[in-house]
Amino acid sequence: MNAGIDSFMEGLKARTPGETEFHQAVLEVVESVWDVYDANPRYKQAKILERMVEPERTIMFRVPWSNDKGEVEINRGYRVEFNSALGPYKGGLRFHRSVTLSILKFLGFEQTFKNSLTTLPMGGGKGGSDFSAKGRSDNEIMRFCQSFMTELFRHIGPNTDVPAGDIGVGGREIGYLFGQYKRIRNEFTGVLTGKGLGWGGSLIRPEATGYGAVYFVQHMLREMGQEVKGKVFSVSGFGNVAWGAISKINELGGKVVTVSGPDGYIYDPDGITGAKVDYLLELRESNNDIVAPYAEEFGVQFFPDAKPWDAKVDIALPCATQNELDEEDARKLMENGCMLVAEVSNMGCTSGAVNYFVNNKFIFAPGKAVNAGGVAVSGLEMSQNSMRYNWTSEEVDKRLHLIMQDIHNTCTKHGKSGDYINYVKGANVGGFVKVAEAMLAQGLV
Ligand code: 2IT
Repeated sequence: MNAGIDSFMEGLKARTPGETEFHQAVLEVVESVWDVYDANPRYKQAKILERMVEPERTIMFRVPWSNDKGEVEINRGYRVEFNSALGPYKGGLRFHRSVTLSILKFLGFEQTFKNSLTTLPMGGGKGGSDFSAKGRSDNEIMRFCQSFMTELFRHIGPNTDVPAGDIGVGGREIGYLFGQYKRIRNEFTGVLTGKGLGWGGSLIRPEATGYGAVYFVQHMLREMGQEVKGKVFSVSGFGNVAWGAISKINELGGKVVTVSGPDGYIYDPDGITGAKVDYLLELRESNNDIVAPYAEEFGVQFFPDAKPWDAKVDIALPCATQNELDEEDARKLMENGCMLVAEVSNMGCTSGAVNYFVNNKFIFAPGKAVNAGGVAVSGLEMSQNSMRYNWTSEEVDKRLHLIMQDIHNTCTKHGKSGDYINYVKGANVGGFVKVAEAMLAQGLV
């Protein structure tokens, strides 16, 4: 390791004790951009990196609500407004019991570079709560969302901060949140993205993260003289992102043999197609957060408490959550002949796994490039809301395609050395430079 990076990280850790996920996300970026930073006295003098790791504003608040039994429950709400150099803060809300400030800071930090890569005018932010929908009724979810927005509304706005969904926040939650915002402000604006199609949402937004990821994988494969057709994929998770990716892989003639949940993974050698893909949506809507019922429904194998990285595949797509694929999994995948891993979840791979891939010159791309299609179509939803007009799905899909191609070009431009493309370096440097230049131009703010 490099002494400059060491001392930078020591300083960060002293100021943010215990925020391990945040430290992990920062270290990955700092290692990638250090040469660029070192070689650029303008950045160093303005302490650009030191400023970037400090959120512009962090809001934490109480969310009191009452459950169906009439009991009072209290959750914690957050919004981390990380960086507004390129546009209004933009990024999802995560509702999950595992949510902490460290998790939202890592996500908001990543989001800043991801949004920069999309080429659209969006800053970075993230928020959420330790509330979990598991076992909750629809009415409880609505009351929670209303209470959450009753505080959040004063901090956001279509030109200030535009939240969206993430884990645990889908169309239903966005509806309740939007309704409460509109009621308090008496304004119908594009303050949230991921809205319903009839009331300001964009076509292709639900599919965008998964579709965009597969478009990105297409470009990666093209570099290797390969295509999606005929390839076998493992996918983790079974939510909206996995669903979108699986739909697009099927359309392009690939085959997906796994999905997973916190309870284990299912292996379906015939491929997850047709009604089985729709069944994933049903599973998600049941609020149980388990994937085992798929195995019973379609008579396939279920591996309890295991991860899908044991399966022999050509391509692996982590689509669930952070740190779901570690160094041991990375080694197993490579030993089993896997040719490519693309992170669709945010920071889906541990640092050990990422280093293992890059050190072995294995083709690996990080979440902030691969999954940027989701927030990109959120950006297109903002554009449509501003115009008070809706594009067709062909129009949105075409723009999504172009954006993913652009991100791939940026990764190649900054990450190619010899015949290896280091997508981690490419994405981090590409995302960083644009934010750094904007911060410099805007002075000491
Ligand atoms: O991680 C992500 O990029 C998202 N959850 C989507 C954020 C957004 O604003 O659409």
